[in-house]
Amino acid sequence: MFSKVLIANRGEIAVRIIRACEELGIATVAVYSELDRDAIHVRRADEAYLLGPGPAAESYLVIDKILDAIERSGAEAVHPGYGFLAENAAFAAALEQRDVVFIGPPSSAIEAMGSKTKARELMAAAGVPIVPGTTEPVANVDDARKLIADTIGFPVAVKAAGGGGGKGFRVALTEDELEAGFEGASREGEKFFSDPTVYLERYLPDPRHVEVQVMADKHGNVIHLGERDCSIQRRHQKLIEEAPAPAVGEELRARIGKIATEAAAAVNYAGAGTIEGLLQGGEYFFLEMNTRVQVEHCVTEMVTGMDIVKEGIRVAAGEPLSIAQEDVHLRGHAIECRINAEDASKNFAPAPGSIGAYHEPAGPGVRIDSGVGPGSEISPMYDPMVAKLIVWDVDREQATARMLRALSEFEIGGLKTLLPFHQAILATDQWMAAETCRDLIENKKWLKQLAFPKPESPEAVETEEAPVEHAYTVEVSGKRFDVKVIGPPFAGASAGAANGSVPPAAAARKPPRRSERAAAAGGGGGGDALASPLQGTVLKVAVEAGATVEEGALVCVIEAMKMENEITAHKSGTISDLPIAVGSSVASGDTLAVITAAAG
Ligand code: MV4
Repeated sequence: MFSKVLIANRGEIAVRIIRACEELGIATVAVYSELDRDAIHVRRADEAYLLGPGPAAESYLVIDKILDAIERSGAEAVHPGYGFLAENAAFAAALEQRDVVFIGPPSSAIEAMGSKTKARELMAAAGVPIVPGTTEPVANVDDARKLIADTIGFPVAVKAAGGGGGKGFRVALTEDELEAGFEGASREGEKFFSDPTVYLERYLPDPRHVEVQVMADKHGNVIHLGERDCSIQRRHQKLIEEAPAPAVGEELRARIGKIATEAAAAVNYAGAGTIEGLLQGGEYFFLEMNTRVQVEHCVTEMVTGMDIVKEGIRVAAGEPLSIAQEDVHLRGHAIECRINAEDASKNFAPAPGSIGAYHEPAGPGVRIDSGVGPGSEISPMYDPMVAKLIVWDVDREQATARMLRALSEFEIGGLKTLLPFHQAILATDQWMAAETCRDLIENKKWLKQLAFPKPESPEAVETEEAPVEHAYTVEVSGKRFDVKVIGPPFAGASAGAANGSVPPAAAARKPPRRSERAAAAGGGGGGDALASPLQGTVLKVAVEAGATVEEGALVCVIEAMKMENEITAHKSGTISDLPIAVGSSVASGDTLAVITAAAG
């Protein structure tokens, strides 16, 4: 077994991996960007290295900086978590070259599954059912038209070959929509993956997203741990996941489990992986393989009892799988809600900011995986997930009741989160009937009931005594050390105490954000100005000055971190000022438009 592992990630998954290492008796090395100096994963690890200087947003992606931290720390293995470098074949290969173990599959498996056309070709050859369509890239719209006429027929899904997770995915219901769909998918493929190649699939009208967890060792053993249903998504971001899938019985489970283990074996897989697929009327089709541990792995852990992260580390160290397929038994039902800093009533707009009061639910069958606490900052630079709330109970109905109870216990102050969204969805008849709830998630009227009340006045925020013991962080040549100073508080530390239970060290650095947040929320006085919730570049302006808009109507699209964020009108009225244009750079809090209420 390894004695030291470097975790090339941040947030809840870094904490999750550190916990697994601690249980295995492995020392941990964290890496961090300047934005994450005080993050929990950094405090929690045995050692930590700054990945700076440089743009904080990209720090975790820069291979050279990670390699440098590996060398300095003497780590024998690297866990990539999910996102960032997890599915980067070049990174895995760079580690292989240096005899540092990549905790995940061989780089060849990452590469094979990274190209979605190559993956489809490989899977078809291995006898795995794929969504009917092309395995070769389609060169242009004319070729697409011919192929569709000859084989697939409308409706079609046009997908980027470099894509995955819904990026570069367009639907053409009829021939009229083909050209726009083809070009849209190609453009997005180019932008995100530097690859404009697209392929075609038959578009399935109302499938369920069902994925199978697989686990493989380096001795040729592959098992599956059953499936998860992740059909509740918004803009291809999963919001709720559950295991087992309500639409999958024992017979189908065995069938899709076999498909999944055969898919993994076909690329000589090792470690934890997921076969994503679509289930439509009893038919199952391979979509893509995620060659990493996923956000939603926890629901599978709850129903199987296997610690997927620990098992992944063990097999990376060369140990055989700890159990065989016949030892996998599913018990009860687990549900995960992703608690994002987003406002569901405003088209799921990102709502970054700093967390005030913070209290996690507890009690039987409740698990929280999070990388934040009171005073933590949810940065617009990173994923807006605050925490994952996972519950287990003996069946789906009781797990739902338990989740509703846990959601109501969860207190996250100072931020708008998806807590009310989850409470509302889980209380519907659609959820109870195990429907995909697509009609609700796309329904502006239904989402509007989830609007947040206007923010309370700053005076209402409770105050707390500052402790006399202070923890500080110092960096010596980029290596992080924690020091404790005991004595009278420094001037300025008390300002932080008034902000909630913020540690003085963090509070002293904190810029005065409250007024900025109040403006962004449109609360307080007047509120005609629509403030940008994030920093980015204006990609599209959907309104003109002088036009009247309905609350919730699209105002503009802002690109930040390569993500397109739709910004919608916070109220109905007339656009009396529009200080933006395509290409404008905007900072968080900047006015995007001024909307004055229509007279009368
Ligand atoms: C599809 C599809 C229908 N037909 N492919 C791809 C990425 C994943 N996030 C969802 N994806 C879909 N691929 C074909 N050929 C429909 C979806 C889809 C979806 C599927 C199941 C449950 C919810 C969904 C929400 C949006 C899109």
